[in-house]
Amino acid sequence: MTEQRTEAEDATAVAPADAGTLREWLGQMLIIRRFESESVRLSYANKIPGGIHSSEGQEAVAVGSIRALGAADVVAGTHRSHHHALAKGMPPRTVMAELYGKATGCTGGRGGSMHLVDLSRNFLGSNGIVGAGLGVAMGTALAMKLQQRPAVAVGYVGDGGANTGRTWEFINLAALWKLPFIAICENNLYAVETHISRSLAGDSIAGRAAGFGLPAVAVDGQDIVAVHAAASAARDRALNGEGPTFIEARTYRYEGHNVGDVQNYRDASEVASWRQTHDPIQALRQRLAERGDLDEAGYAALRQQADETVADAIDFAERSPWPDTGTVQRAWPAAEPAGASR
Ligand SMILES: Cc1ncc(C[n+]2csc(CCOP(=O)(O)OP(=O)(O)O)c2C)c(N)n1
Ligand SMILES: [Mg+2]
Repeated sequence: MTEQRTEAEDATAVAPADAGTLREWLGQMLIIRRFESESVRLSYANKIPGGIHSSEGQEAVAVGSIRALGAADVVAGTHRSHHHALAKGMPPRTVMAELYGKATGCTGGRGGSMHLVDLSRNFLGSNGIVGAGLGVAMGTALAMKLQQRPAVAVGYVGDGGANTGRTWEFINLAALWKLPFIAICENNLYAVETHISRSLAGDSIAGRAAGFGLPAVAVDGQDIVAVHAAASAARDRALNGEGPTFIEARTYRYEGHNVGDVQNYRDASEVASWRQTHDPIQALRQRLAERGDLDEAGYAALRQQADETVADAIDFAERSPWPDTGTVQRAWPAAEPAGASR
C-alpha cells in the first residue's frame, strides 16, 4: 500500500497540542497498554473467561480520535474495543470487572469483553458482530440529525469489516443523508489470520470509501497527533452540517487475533519491527522529549501511574462478587404458553 500524506497530517505541523494535553494522552495510552497486557495475562491464567481481543498497538487510534470528541458525542465500537471504552472514559475498574464476569462490571458481569457499554458516557458498546458498530453509530447520527442535537457519532470498523457489505450500506446512507457521522477504520493489516494483501481489492480502504462521495482520508494510526487532527476536522465538518467523514487509520495489533491465537500466519520479526519502529506510545514519548516536555523521570511517573491504575482495577475485579444467579431470567426452553398442555 502506498502511504498518502493527508491534509490532516499536514495540519498537525501547524497546530500542535500543548504539552499538558499530550502528556495526558500518553498517560491514557499507557493505561490502555497495561490494561491489555494484563488482560491477556489474566485470560491465560483463567481469571477472565471467554475470549478477548487485545488492542495493544492500536492505542493512538482510540485516544487520538476520542480526545477530539465532546462528552455528548457518541462512540460505538467493535469486538476489539477495550481501548475505545477506556478512552471514552469508562473506569478501568468496571471494564476489568466486566471481563472477569463480576457483578460490578458495566453490564453486571453478563456481557464480557464484547459487550462493554456505558450509556452515561455515550459509549454505545463493543460488539461481536463485525461491522455492526458502524451501523449503531450511523443510526445514532440519524437520530442526532432529526433531533437537531449538536453532537456527532463515531463508529469503528476493522479492515476485515471493510470487506463486509453492511459497512458500505451505512457509509452510503450516511453520505446521502449528510449525517453527523465519523467512520474510523482501524486497518491493523489482519482479519483473524488473513493479511489485507489477500483480501482487499483496490488501492486502499480510504480510496474505496471515497467512491461514496464523502471525504476519505488515510492517516498514520501510530501518530496520535495525526489521528486527533483528522478526527477534529471530521467533527468540525459534521457539526457544521457538512456530513460524514471516513478515516482509515493505519495501525497494527501486537497480540494475536484473540487470546490463544498461535499466530503462524505472520513472522515474530514483523511484530517486533512494528513494536520497535512504529510504536504509538514511544512516538509520542519521543515527540514530547524532543520538545523538552518529558524527561525520563516524567515518563517513569506516567508508567507507574498507569500500572497502579490497572492493578487497582484488577484488585477491584478480584474482590467483587459474582452475579446473583437467582436473577437470571429463564429464556430457554421457553415457558409453556397458557393452555398449551390441554
Ligand atoms: C458478521 C461476522 N462475521 C464474522 C465474524 C467472525 N470474526 C470475528 S473478528 C473477525 C475479523 C475481523 O477483522 P477486522 O475487521 O480486521 O478487525 P480486527 O480483528 O483486526 O480488529 C471475524 C471474521 C463475526 N464476529 N461477525
Ligand atoms: Mg483487522
